[in-house]
Amino acid sequence: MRSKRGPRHLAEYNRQVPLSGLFPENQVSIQLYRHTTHMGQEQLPLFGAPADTEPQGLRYEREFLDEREEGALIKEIQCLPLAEMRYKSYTARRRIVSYGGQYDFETHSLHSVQELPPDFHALRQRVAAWYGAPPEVFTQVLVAEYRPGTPLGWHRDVPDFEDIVGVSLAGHAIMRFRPYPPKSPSVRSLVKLEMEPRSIYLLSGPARWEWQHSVAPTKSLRYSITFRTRRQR
Ligand SMILES: O=C(O)CCC(=O)C(=O)O
Repeated sequence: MRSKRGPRHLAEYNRQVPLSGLFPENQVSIQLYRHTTHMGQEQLPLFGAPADTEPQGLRYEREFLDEREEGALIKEIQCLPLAEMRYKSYTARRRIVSYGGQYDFETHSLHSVQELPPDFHALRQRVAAWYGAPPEVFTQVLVAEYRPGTPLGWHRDVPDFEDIVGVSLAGHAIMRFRPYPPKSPSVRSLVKLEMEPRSIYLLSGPARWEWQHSVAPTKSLRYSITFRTRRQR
């Protein structure tokens, strides 16, 4: 049962000083992260956070890529046929290209599409090692471009997929989380994650299924590459 102030550990976050004024008062922010190096090392998901920090199943790591790797990926992305994403009658500002599978929001079905270009195979391999599974588990890869001011609305990813791993490039962005379904209209449980360029995150378990997420309008150009595993039914 949540108190009016929200769960204990969220209240603890409220006492932290927001980074650069990005987080309005009364909202909950996760701003500091354990700085770990690449795969194979033990990681705690969030710096200084209690083990029961919500959303559980969220893992985040800074500096997953170095600047040279980031620059090379951005050059590759800029050659891709990015196009505005379509959701039924709505066309989003985000421009994307899908590999392996593309979800059709008209027919509510997942279609096979072109395979991931070889230039991204090394990244998929690295992401898979970080995630702890072979690269083939990522049956879908989505490359997305957020021009300045581009938001991504509240959602949970379609149920055809299970886990989501995202790599951020170029600009910073804020990912917001809120419980789904909402616990109560009077409780503002909003968690914010600042996604730095070159960082990586994982949404699994409760973070994937019991929370919705969204991306606040980006202040500068940002790219993300998200890798999805197929849901086993
Ligand atoms: O850009 C991101 O990192 C978030 C991507 C996302 O939530 C999605 O594609 O559903």
